[in-house]
Amino acid sequence: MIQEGYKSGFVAIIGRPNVGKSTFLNRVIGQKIAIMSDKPQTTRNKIQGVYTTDDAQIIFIDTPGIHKPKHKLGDFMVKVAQSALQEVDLILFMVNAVEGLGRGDEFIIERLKHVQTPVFLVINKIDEVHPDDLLPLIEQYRSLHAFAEVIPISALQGNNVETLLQQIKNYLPEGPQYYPAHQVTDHPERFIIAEFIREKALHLTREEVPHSIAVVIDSIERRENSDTVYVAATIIVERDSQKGIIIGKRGQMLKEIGQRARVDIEALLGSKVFLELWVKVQKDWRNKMGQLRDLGYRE
Ligand code: GDP
Ligand code: MG
Ligand code: K
Repeated sequence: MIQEGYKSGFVAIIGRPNVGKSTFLNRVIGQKIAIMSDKPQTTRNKIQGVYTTDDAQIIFIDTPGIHKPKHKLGDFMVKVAQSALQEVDLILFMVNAVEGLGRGDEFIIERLKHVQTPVFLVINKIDEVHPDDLLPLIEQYRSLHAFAEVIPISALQGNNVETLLQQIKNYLPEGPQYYPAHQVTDHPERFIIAEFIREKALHLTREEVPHSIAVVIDSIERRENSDTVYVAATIIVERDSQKGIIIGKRGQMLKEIGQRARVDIEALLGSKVFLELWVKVQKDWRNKMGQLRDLGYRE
């Protein structure tokens, strides 16, 4: 769906184990759950759930590697997670109001120093503390990082969760509804993959090609005895001249678009990806609603 003023974006939820991340997601998404990914922990951006309303879509993402590493590989994962945090629109750093600031929290805050993404401090489990104890805790956290917002909630009882969602929306950019509102698909990543490719195409051609390009995912398949995911996609443009720009001299541009998109898709899916890209001219594709539906958009 493309709609004037619609907001959408990616929100990473981070925090120590047991602070209430899952409880929060279950409350927010509940019946509306569109995606429950069970990808392995190596996945950089694990999509946990998509919250869709009439005016916004929030895609919640888990970044598994952000915690204190137990070994060398963990060290690498921390770096990967850090770059993932750089790419999201907003970070929710959830902490436990009952336990207060701990070493695990400090470790995460240290990592946050290296990202520019705005961070909300979400203080969970306020149903278990006296309000008087909340203020000193907020001050303590605030002295360690410039949080964009500080929002105390109870994920369990629901206190202030609406406020938090509203604040998240305020921080999201305008964008498409990546996922259908009520649909569980076998390949929920489809729309994001298309968006990755579109983004690279627009970026690499330095917007010589206007935003009228679209990307259709033709297939996503994992062949037997292979750990590679095969993705075939078509970039649709409106004019022959645009097709020329996208393909580039001796195909160099298309190759570059593919290579960069593949890196993102591999991170999203947590597996090796073989990406096959095609370019097609289709005049006035935007007026063809049937085609828009194929693209995953809804009128
Ligand atoms: P996660 O590891 O961060 O995903 O944490 P969970 O969502 O699994 O929650 C850990 C525990 O904290 C569970 O027993 C939850 O019921 C409890 N919990 C989560 N949120 C709250 C809350 O707002 N208040 C209280 N009292 N308990 C909570
Ligand atoms: Mg959990
Ligand atoms: K998607």
